Amino acid sequence: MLYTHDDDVIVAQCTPSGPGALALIRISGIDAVSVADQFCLLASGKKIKDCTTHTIHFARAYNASGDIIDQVMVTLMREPKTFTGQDTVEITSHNNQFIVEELLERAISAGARMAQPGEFTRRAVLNDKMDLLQAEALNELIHANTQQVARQALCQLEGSFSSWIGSIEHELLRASAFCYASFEFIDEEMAFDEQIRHTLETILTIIATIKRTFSIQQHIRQGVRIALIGSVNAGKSSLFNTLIGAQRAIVSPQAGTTRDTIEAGLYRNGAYWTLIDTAGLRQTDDSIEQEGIKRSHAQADMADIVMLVIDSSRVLTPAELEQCHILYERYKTKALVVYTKSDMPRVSNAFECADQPITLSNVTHESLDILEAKLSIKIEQLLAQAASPYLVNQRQYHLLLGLEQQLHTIEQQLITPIAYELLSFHLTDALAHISEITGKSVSENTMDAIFRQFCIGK
Ligand SMILES: Nc1nc2c(ncn2[C@@H]2O[C@H](COP(=O)(O)OP(=O)(O)OP(=O)(O)O)[C@@H](O)[C@H]2O)c(=O)[nH]1
Ligand SMILES: [Mg+2]
Repeated sequence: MLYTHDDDVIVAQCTPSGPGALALIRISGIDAVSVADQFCLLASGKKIKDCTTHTIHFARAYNASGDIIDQVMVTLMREPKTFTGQDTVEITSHNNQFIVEELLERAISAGARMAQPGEFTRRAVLNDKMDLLQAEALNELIHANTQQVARQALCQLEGSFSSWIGSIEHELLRASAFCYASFEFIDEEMAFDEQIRHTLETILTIIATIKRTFSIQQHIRQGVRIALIGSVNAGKSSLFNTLIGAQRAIVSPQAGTTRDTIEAGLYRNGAYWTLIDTAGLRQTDDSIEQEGIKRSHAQADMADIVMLVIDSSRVLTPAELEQCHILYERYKTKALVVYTKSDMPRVSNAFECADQPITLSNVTHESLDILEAKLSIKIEQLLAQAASPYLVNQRQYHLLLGLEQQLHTIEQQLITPIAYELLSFHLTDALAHISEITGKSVSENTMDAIFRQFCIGK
């Protein structure tokens, strides 16, 4: 087991390490206050233990030799109104690595131990400050890559998913209670039958939406993947560099410059884009270039959006033209056609497609804003497709699938005359699934696995 004892006083830096204005060190546990009192002297001369709860005090922290470590602010929060539900002292110091390390050392020699990843949040769950779904939402919130995920994670932290699960639990408990009652009062079965059927339908519809959007949502959480693909010298690497605003990829008039795929992430309009520059496509005997081209195709297959990049200043060869048609057909739903080199005289080009292509220049940056706007619209459409009432992780998803299966079994039991005993048995199983989702009855190992993904100090 990862964690030892929940009465231990634990300490960790909650703010990121590295230089900065301030650092926050949290000490939590039954004896947290006496730990802090051993090395923090309040300017007022009072002991922290004698202060009123939820108050802030100016203090000096001292090392073992009695030298001052730093001027700090001490926040005292007595249980139960704290993040962990236990006595907590938070020390705000200047954010210098040596100061922070010395403060942590002092807390440890005063009886605390270093917190494990996610241990403060785990205590919050154990002390009923939040359920497991909210704890997971908190981790999502910290790591959210897009505004949409951050917003949804915050809703879940506020309890949106928990209250939905809670209402399912309530309905199933009611049904379960009815089953027990029916052993004695069998007459009301008709109304009961309809009620539970209706509840099941509602739950199953939401689970179906979650199932439909789960993989795309998981995928989009890592950032929307945009692959630039096209013939050699089309201007892919130049466009890649223009979009990220840095000279990341090598650009040259030599055909076949890019071999490896190159990725870069950028934030635009609240979304996280992962741009992928790829090797130009052409017939070649060079085995390294062939490997690069294989990778270009693989990236295009995996991408959410494929930017088909075409040089507007050069007449395409028949082979290139055919390739454009093949690529456009293949990635039609996710393709965006971009003509480059609009600053040069345009040649008549025989590649026609249903969509209006964007013609831009990597030199003058003409129409770059139009490309970005079009990408944003495409991404918004993608995000709308992936919209699901809840943000669900792998653990919750698999438990929801188990719940769905149980609900289908329950549905099959709803034929008259209802076999109440059997129905009651399946309802208990469904309720067990729900308890696992919320963390009410989750194994220590599962808890360890969940909180291991958290950062230290959270
Ligand atoms: N005038 C002009 N030249 C451009 C533009 N975009 C790219 N170029 C030039 O076209 C040549 C090829 O550009 P790259 O960006 O390396 O093309 P690529 O598609 O990455 O080529 P490969 O990596 O070989 O597949 C370079 O000499 C660029 O400077 C543009 O918009 N206008
Ligand atoms: Mg290139």
